[in-house]
Parts: sequence; C-alpha cells; structure tokens
Amino acid sequence: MKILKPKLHSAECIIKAEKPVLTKDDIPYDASLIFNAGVAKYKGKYIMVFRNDYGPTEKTYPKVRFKTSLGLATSDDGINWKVSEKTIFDNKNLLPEDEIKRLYDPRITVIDGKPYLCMAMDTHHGVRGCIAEIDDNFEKINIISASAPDNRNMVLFPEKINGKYVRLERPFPVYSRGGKDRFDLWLSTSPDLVFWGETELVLAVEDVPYANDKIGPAAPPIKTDKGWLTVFHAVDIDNKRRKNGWERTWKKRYCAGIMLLDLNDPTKVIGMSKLPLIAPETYYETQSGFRQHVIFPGGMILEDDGEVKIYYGASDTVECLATAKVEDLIALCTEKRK
Ligand code: BMA
Repeated sequence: MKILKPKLHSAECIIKAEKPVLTKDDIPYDASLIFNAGVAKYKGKYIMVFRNDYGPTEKTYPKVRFKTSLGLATSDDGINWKVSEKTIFDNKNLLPEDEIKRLYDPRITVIDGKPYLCMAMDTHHGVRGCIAEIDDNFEKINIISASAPDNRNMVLFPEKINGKYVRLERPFPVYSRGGKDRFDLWLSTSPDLVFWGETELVLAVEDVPYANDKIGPAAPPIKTDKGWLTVFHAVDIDNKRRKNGWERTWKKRYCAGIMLLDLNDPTKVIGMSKLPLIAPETYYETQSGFRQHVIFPGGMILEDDGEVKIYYGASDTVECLATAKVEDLIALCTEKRK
C-alpha cells in the first residue's frame, strides 16, 4: 500500500466559493442531504440535477433508512439557484416489484443540443450505471440503456469522437482485483448510446499517488485545444480514521483529481496532476455532514472567458462550487513536477 501524505491541499489555482451553492435549506420539499449534482449550460441557462437523500437525521440514522430523490434547479449565473417545486424522481414512488430501487449521482451531458443524464442505479440484483434522455423541461426521465451490474459511475463526452459516443466508467471488478476495492477508470464507445464496447483502461488506481482504494469518473470532460480536461474522484482508505460523520467510523477520503486526455483518442492520458485538484479543507468539507472528507464533482463548465466552474458534493451533504482558469488546469496536467 502506498504511503499517503497525512494532509492534502487543493491546487493553488482553485478558488472555492465562500459557502455551498445549494443546501437542504433551499429545497421546497422533504430534503436533508443535497449533493453530487450534475450541471450543464442548456438553452442559455444553467441546469442542475441534484441528489437528495432524506428521511433520517444524525440521531435516527441508520434505524431510519434514507430515501433518495432527484431535484432540479436553474440559474442565470451558475451561482444563485432556483429550485423547482417538484422532484423529477423519488424512490418513494417505486413499487416493491420494480427492479429499480433508486437513481442517484446524476451527471448531465448535452450532445448535439440534446441533454442526457448518466446515473447510478441500484437494482434488486446489483448496482448499474444508466443513461437516460430527459425532456426539454428536465421533468421526464427515460432510461435508454444500463450497464451490466457492478458498474456505477459513468459520464458521457459532450460530442462523438471518430463517429462514436464515448463514456468514462468505473466497473467494480472485485473478483479479479483480489477481492477488495481496487477500482480503475475505463472508457467505452457506442454507435447509439445503447450498445457499448471497445472498452479500454484509461487510468488505474495505482497511477494516482493520493488514492489507495478506487478512482472513478467525476464531471463530464470539457474540450480544450490541448485535450479533454477531465476530473475524476480518487479515494483513499485509512483504517485509523474514527468518527467523522454520522457513522461510527468513516474510513474513506474522496479528493478530486485532474488529467488531460487526447482529443482524438481519449484512452490516452496526455498528463495528470500528481497532486489532488480539490481536497477536503473547509468546515463543511471536513467538520460537518453525513460523510466528512468527501469531494465528489459532477459538473464542470468552461465559460467564454476561460473560467472553469467545478460543481461538487461535499461531505455527501451540500453542493459546492470551485473555480479556476482553464490554462491553470491544463498546466496542472502538463507541467513536470519534482
Ligand atoms: C460513493 C457514492 C457517492 C458518494 C461516495 C461517498 O460510493 O455512493 O454517491 O458520494 O460514495 O459516500
């Protein structure tokens, strides 16, 4: 196992917003943990689909079980959000005989002007990743394909590459990885968003110096002239970690990492920062919430002036925003470090 530095910091070019951009206090229905949102620019507005785990409190958890809904928020500036009155999915409406148990961790990609959601999907027979169409008003989800079980995190690239749709994904190959968490980041292509193949390894957990457990896709990649700027999440476990959240112990820490993938062949990593892009630091990232020390990006937007907005769930409890200049993010991936 790798020796992990005890303290990690976000990259210097990262500016975190002073407070979360969305919390349970902004939600007009039953809400508790608001996190792991997908964000995209669509028809002149910012659209956010967020995860809401609700039901228990710190006192009643885990006796009271979480329910999960997906909510919608829109914004003119990507900072101030207006939450829709109704959820777009709520697993309290599912029937026991439904195979799906819940949908969560949505990511939005707009391809050829059409929005798609990638979501994690718990079923009675395993966890899957699914791709869904969503209507113009972001109200009706229509699942068009789902992976085989033991795959969960998926993001779509915003355009076809060499005539094919492309996704990053993270299967859970327990059997072939020694029976414990050693999970890596992969890429697959598809002619139609339904049939997926040509699967290739992109980045292995052992390539990331601050991960000893698993890595996985975060926000959908953004295109730059130097390559696909791609964030991922990277997890380390330390069994000495004590109570840091609602559970008796929470032993994992999630950071965000960043890499640059080749524009024509995104299985090729052009460069990766050896240090985390975003690490847990602020009060709401490290001292409060359901599972502390969790940074989980789900949306990334490149503005016309070169600013990149990165949206991330913090502590599985609130939704946050960090910004950086695109050239600084590219430099993190390409600069040689000692
Ligand atoms: C992962 C997912 C994420 C979550 C993270 C930390 O396995 O369930 O939704 O943010 O764990 O709890």
